[in-house]
This record gives sequence, structure tokens and C-alpha cells, in this order.
Amino acid sequence: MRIDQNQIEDNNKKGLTQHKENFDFLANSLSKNGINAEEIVAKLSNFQVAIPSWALGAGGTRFGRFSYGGEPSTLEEKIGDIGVIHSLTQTAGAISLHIPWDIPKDYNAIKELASSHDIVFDAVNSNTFQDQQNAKESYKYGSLSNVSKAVRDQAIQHNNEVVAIGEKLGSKSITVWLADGSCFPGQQNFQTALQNTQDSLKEIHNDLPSDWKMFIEYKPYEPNFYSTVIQDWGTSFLLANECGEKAFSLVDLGHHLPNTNIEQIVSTLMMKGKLGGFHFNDSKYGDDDITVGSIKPYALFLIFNELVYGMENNKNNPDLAWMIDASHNVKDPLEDLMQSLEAIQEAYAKALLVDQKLLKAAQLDNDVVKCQEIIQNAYRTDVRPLIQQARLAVGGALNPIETYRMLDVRGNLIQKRGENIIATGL
Ligand code: RM4
Ligand code: MN
Ligand code: MN
Repeated sequence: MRIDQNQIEDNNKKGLTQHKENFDFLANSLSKNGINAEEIVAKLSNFQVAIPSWALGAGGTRFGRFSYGGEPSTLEEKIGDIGVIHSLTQTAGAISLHIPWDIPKDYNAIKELASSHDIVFDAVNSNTFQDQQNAKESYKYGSLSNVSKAVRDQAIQHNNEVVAIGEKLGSKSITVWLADGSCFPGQQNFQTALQNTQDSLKEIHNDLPSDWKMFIEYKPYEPNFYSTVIQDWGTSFLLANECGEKAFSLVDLGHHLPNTNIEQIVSTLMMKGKLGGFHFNDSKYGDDDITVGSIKPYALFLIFNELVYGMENNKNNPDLAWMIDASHNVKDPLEDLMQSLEAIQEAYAKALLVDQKLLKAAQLDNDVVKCQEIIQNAYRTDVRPLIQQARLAVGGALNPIETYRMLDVRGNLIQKRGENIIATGL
């Protein structure tokens, strides 16, 4: 289903007068503090977050999966769904493919389809955490870290193939997330596993096209429950350094033990020019992959505060690859993704309001109370009119979810695709 620009404009009409009042009021009060609202709006309009091809169907848990009516069953339909989100929000102009879940059949047709929705191909993701049909070797005991050279070679080869697929689509980066690790003490020699992983990643890195990047994602546990080879940012950073200049760390918000100070990790990686990408989601306990900003919006804001600082001060980092890595059991996946996009924009907008000069001065004075006031004043500002203004400026909906429901997008998708389709993916 394609949403027509006129439909969006029609739906916007009824809220425009109120919006204008809200925006003018906010812009005016921000200007008293020397903040130019239009500059922030322009930054928000330009901000694009990739949608992973595996987030468009209902997710599940190991206990069950409840499909959502009208789920996309082909890559074409997934791109169509992202097209819907992008027309409404104007912030989802990229797709990230997981291979082999979503290998295009006809590359030119897929590229044309994506560009007709104004969507580009972001990082491609390799998968060596599942055995593929007819594969010679099994990843049961690891992939890039495996004690068997034959298994490692197969996994390296898979990553090379993923890069080749990405090249045909215009992607410029590969994300490697490994499930490798061990379930019981003594099962694995830590040093051998790390050394093998390092050597394998180096091979992948050295075969990358010259304008490509490799993102190394870390995660403390799951599916292995005693040890994970790339368990934390330090290990990822170490490996990225060993591999070379095309390698970077990737932070997935759900891949930390409870209460980890993620904003500090972001800051360190940016200072060292080694932050490559970001996977957004939220969680309470583990890698819950729930809607961005639904549990810890203040933490998300603090992370964005470091990102904004880093983007200003650490030009040694590449342009960051932003992606939502979440999937859902109980919500309409498209509505859920729009909620995530809104939360990301909100945290970004609030971080842009932090008066960095004033904060630095307060830090130099050791004025702890003032530091907190500066940070929390920004956080407590209702920035929604800025986000709406940013969407309106580029043809998006004033209220994406409301418009989505008004147009009965889900009803249309169910009519076309049926009630009991299951999307490819986990
Ligand atoms: C992992 C990790 C990866 C994602 C897979 C599906 O936990 O977050 O980024 O590709 O899940
Ligand atoms: Mn991830
Ligand atoms: Mn994850």
C-alpha cells in the first residue's frame, strides 16, 4: 500500500492551526535562551534511521510467536511497509537487510522499488548464529571463533557473500553480530576463541571494498549463557583496533548488563573515533528489544547528549549508522516502529537543546547543581512541536500514528495479504 501525499496533507489540515500556535510559542521561548528553533528543526528533518528487514512482522519469544495480520511475507512487501512508515514520518529512509533471511531475487527491481519509496540500503547483517539449509558445517559450537578451521572458513565466506550482496544494492557497511561463546565453564578456551575471532574478522575486514566499514556488535549473553566471545564494548573496541581503519564498534542499547552506563561507553568510543553504528531499542531486563524510549527515556536522552557532543567534537568518527533493532509480540509492528522513531527524534531534539557552553562553564566551576539544572531543563522541555515542524517541512504527517489509523493501513494490508502470514526472520 502506498500513501498518497494528498492523503497526508488532508489529514494534517485539522491540526495545523493548533500546531502553529504550539510551535511559535516554543520557538519564542527557546529564542529567549539563544536557541534557534529552525536550526534544530533542520537537523531533525535530516535525521534518518534505518529499519531492519526483520522488524516488520510480529516478533516472538522462545515460548511462542503470535503473528500479526497482514505481515509482509516478501522483501518487496517489507520495503512497501517501510515506505508507509517513511511517507508518514519522513525519518525512515533506509532498510537494513539480514542475510540470508532477505536475499533479493531481482536486484535491479528491488533497487528500483526501494528508490521509488525514497529508501536506501543501510548496513547489511550477516548471520552465523543459525545453520543454513544444506550448509556443510554447523555453527552449534561457534562460527568465527570455532575450533575447526573449516567452520571458520565457512563463516568468513558467508560474510564475504553478504558484502557482495550489499555491494549490489549500494550498502556501504556490514554489521557482524556473533552468538559465539560457551554455555558451561571449561567448554571453551577463552584465548583461543578470541584469537580465532580476531583472525577471522581481520580476514573479512581485509577483503572489504575500500569504501566499506565493518561494525562489530557486542552482547553480554544469549544465546550462550556462560560466556560470549564479544561480550562488551571493550572487546569490540579491541577487535576493531586490531582489524584496522574500516572497523568500528556498534552499540546496541539492549546489549548491556542492567544499569550499565551506556552514555559513558558512547563517549569513550567517540573520543577514540571508533563508534560506527547504533541499534536502538529499550529493555528492562535483558535484550528485550522493546519500543525505544518506552522504559528508560531519560537514559536515551543522556545517550543522545553524548552523541550530540561527539558529533560536534569528535570529527574522527564516521557518519553513524542508525538503526532500530526491535521486534514485537503484541503491537502492530508499523505503529511500534513509528513510536520508536518518535522517541529517537525526541531524545535527539532534547539533546540539541542542552547549552553545551553553559554546561562546560558549570563543570569548570564544579557547580554540580547547575550542571544538573542545565541537563534537566533540556530534558523537561516538550519538544514535540519541533518534531512535528520537522516532519511537516519535508511532507510528513503531523501525527503519523493517527493518520495511519485514519487511513486504516493495517486493514488494507490484511485485505491484501491475509490474516495468517508469517514474515521471514527470527
Ligand atoms: C541480536 C543482535 C543483532 C541482530 C540479531 C537478530 O541480538 O541485536 O543485531 O541482528 O539479534
Ligand atoms: Mn542489534
Ligand atoms: Mn539484540
